[in-house]
Amino acid sequence: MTSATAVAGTNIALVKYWGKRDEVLNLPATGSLSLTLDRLGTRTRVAFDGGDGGRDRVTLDGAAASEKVAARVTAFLDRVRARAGIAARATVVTDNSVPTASGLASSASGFAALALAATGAAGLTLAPTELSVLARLGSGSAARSIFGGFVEMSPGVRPDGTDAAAHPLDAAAGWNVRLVVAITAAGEKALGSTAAMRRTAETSPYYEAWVRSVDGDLAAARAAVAGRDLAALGAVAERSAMRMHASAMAADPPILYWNPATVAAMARVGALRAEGAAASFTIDAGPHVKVLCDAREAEAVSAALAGTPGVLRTLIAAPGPGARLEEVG
Ligand code: 2P0
Repeated sequence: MTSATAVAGTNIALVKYWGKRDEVLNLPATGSLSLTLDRLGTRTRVAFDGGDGGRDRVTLDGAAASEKVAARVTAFLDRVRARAGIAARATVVTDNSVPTASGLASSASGFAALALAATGAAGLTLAPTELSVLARLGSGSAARSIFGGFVEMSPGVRPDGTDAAAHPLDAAAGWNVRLVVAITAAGEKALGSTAAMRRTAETSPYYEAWVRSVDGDLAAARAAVAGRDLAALGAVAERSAMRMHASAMAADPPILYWNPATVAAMARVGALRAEGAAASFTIDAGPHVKVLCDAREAEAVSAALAGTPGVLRTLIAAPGPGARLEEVG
């Protein structure tokens, strides 16, 4: 029996990914730019041990995974099995330090860890770019979690998706930023990203404008990262998030991920900035607010958000490393 365990950190996009050019190959319509985090992530062990009665056995956070999650994992493992020329079903044990399906991007660290553990267990050694392409087939945002720190995802141009991969922005290595997460609700989000992106692309009159806006934001974000200009990067992050959410809100039926605490936290960040803090928010497909700031200001930003009505708790994350193997057995 061959097994492998891998760990990956989640990532938060500062220039958002929202929409696909190909749903089957999971190809994004645009590029995106993100920060991989140190303390929110996934640890996954894969063993090609025959699984359970001809099926993959998938355990998520200590319990049997739902049919939906198990089917998504099996579809992903089928790609790895085909590539490695093996047929054995697997046992997959995965633990998140991120609340699953809460808008805290557990699919990003989840499929990055699964890609590395499954290929390791299957005896495949993939270059990081190939691993990023593979992780993307599981979840678009997972392609970015293969790498640490600031990362850019390229949408690629090839129909087969072999050039739709992420790469690290090494110029930013060691930049001492933090991401403060304000958790504003418990439980799972109402509508998953994949379905929400599809509805936005099919019905929102603002979707095309959103897609057209991304390249400009990417160029501005890339320059801000290279120049370590936190105010400039924060300005891009806020407008990218607002444009993404505006396109989703204009879908039919509308998609609104925010709650009153989301809006209160956004206003609090604006007030902090007016007081001189280099703090800017971003919001994903959920109600939580993530605030990019300087490491020296993180405690004060966290305290301000924790005192905002409706915010349940906050946590501070730092830039983290890319996905890594812990053991191959
Ligand atoms: C992002 N999000 O760039 C954007 C912003 C959420 C909001 O990537 O369908 O779970 O699996 O490729 O990666 C969440 O979408 O979607 C996401 P799929 P994924 O982080």
